Amino acid sequence: MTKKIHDRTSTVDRNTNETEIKVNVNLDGSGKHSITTGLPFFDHMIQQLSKHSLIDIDIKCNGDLEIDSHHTMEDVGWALGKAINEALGDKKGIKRYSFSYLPMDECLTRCCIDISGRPWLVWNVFLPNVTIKYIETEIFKEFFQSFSQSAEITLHIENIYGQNTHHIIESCFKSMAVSLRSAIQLDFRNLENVPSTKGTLTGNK
Ligand SMILES: [Mn+2]
Repeated sequence: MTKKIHDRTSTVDRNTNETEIKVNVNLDGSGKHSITTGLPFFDHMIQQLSKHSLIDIDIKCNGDLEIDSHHTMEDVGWALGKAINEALGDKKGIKRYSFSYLPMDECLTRCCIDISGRPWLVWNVFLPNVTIKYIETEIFKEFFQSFSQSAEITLHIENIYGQNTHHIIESCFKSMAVSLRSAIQLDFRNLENVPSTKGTLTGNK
């Protein structure tokens, strides 16, 4: 049994001329979610992220979809990453590292995570279709880039093989979800310590 060190919830409000976003997260949740971004396929992906990470996620975004989906997806990535970073607090007691291989029918994706305080994305994913339901598929990289920056995590996502664009994208979200679930988990053997010989995981701050 793990005990909670502190309340691991957070709320982020972010308003710009391009997007208005409100995000609530609870790291010690059960995968409950309410996601409304105006992009149903993107909503479906964040729902997967919540379900398989067990992080409760509420997101309301009103973005400039009349331009395209870029700002909405990039800014939701940023706000969600920020909320998770804030909810992690001083990162005391977390497992920190994790990875998962996630199969989805014909495709296989690997995600490796280090909750390091040092933002980095390696995105080795080829998406065969240029668009998927109003979204240019290249924007998914921008989501993960933005998420890794504000969450301050080292995030490596690689699609090892696969053909179907929906499957490949979904496997990236699910793989990150499964890795995150484990990396944010509290380690009962190490509850009082930040898992770093440096003694901090808050990057350059
Ligand atoms: Mn699906």
